[in-house]
Amino acid sequence: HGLSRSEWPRAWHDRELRPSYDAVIIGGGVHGLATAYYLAKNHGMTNVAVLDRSYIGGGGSGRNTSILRSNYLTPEGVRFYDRSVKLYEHLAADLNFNVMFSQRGHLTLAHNDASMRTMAWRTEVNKLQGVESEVIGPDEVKELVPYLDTSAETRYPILGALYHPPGGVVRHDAVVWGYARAADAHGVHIHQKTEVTGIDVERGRVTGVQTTRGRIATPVVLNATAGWSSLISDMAGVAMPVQTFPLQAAVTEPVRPFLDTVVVSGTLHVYVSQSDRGELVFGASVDPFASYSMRGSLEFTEGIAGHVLELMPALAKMRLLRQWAGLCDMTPDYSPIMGPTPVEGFYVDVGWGTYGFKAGPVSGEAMAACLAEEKPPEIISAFGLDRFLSGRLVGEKGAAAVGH
Ligand code: PYC
Repeated sequence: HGLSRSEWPRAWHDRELRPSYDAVIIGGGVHGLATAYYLAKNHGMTNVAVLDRSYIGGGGSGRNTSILRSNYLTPEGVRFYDRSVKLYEHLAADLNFNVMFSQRGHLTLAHNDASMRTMAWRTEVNKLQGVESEVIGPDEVKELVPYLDTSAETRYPILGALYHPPGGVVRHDAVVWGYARAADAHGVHIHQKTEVTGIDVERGRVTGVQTTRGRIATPVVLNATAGWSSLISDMAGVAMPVQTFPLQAAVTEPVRPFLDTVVVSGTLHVYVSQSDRGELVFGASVDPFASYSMRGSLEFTEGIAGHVLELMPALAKMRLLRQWAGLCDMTPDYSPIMGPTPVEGFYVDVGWGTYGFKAGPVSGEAMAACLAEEKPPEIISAFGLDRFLSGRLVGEKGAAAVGH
C-alpha cells in the first residue's frame, strides 16, 4: 500500500516572493541550491531566495556528463575538488536522497609522451595532497576496460593512463533535487521562472535585484549562474574574464553493463561512461567557437562516433539516442572565479568551464561560508577575481577532461 501520485509530498514548494531577503542567489543549479542549503544548515541563514529564470537544474546541472574526480594539476585544484568528492561520498545520507553515487574509478588515457609526462605530474601532485592516483600501463588499462583497443595498431596507441580510483559518476538530476528538497525544508525559497533583469547598486554596494516578478531588496547577491554569468555580472557593473562556448554530449541506446570505469581520452577529445540505465554517455571538448547556442551539430556526432570507435571498435553497431549541448564559461586559466567582487555584497561563483558539476557540493559549502562570514574560506582563496590583476593564475588546462 503506497501513496497515490497526487498524495506524494512535494519535494520543494512554490512560495510567495518576499519583498526582501537576507541573501539572493541567482541560478537554481547545483551550485546555487547547494549554497542555499549550506547557508541554512551550516550558518543558520534561512531567509534566502534562489532564483532561476527557467526550472531548477535546467542549465549546466542537467547537461553535464556527471563525472566526478579530483585528479587535478595544481595543489589548490586537487584540494578543492577532493573536498567535493568527499562531500559526494556522504551526500545521499546528508540529504536523505539517493543520488546514485558510483565511485567506479576514472581513467585518463595517454597516447603520447607529453601526455604520459602530464599524467606522472598529476599523480605526484595528487599523492602529495593525499589523493589516490597512479600511472598504469596498457596491460592494466586492458584489465580494467577489456573493450578498449590497447593494441599498437591504432592511430593513437594507448601508452598508459592516469588511474584515479576515487573518480566516478553520480545522477546529476538527483543531486539538484536532493539539494532543492533539503534547502526548501530549511525554509529557503526557490523561485523558478523568475528571471533577474537588473542588479541595484548604490554607492558601491548591492541593494537589491530586479526580476520579472518585481524587485527584491537584499544586501547580498550571489551570481551562481553558468552560460550567462558574464551578462549577470555586467548588471552589477563587474566585468568577468569569461568567454562562453557550447559543449555537446550524447547518449546511446541502453545495453548490458560492460563498462565500469569512466574513460577519458584528451587526445581524442572524448569521455565515455555507462549510466545505470545502460546508456553510454559521451562528451567532447567545447565547440571551437564562442556562442550561446545549444543546438546540436552533425559535425559533433560524426566526430564523437569516430573517436569512440577508435577506442572501442566493438561498439560499431550501437545507435545514438540523443544529443544535447550546454554552455561553458571558460576562464583564461581553466579555474573558476569565486568570492567577493569590487561591488560590496555582490559575490560570484562562476567561470565553471567544463568542470562545474563535480564542484557543486564544495562550491556550495565554500560560498555559503563566504557569504555568511563575508570573507572567502581558505579552500577557495586561490580562485578570487583579483588573481587576474595580480597574475597569480591557477593553471588547470592540463587537467581539464579533454583538450580545448
Ligand atoms: O572535468 O571531468 C571533467 C569533465 C568531464 C566532462 C567535462 N569535463
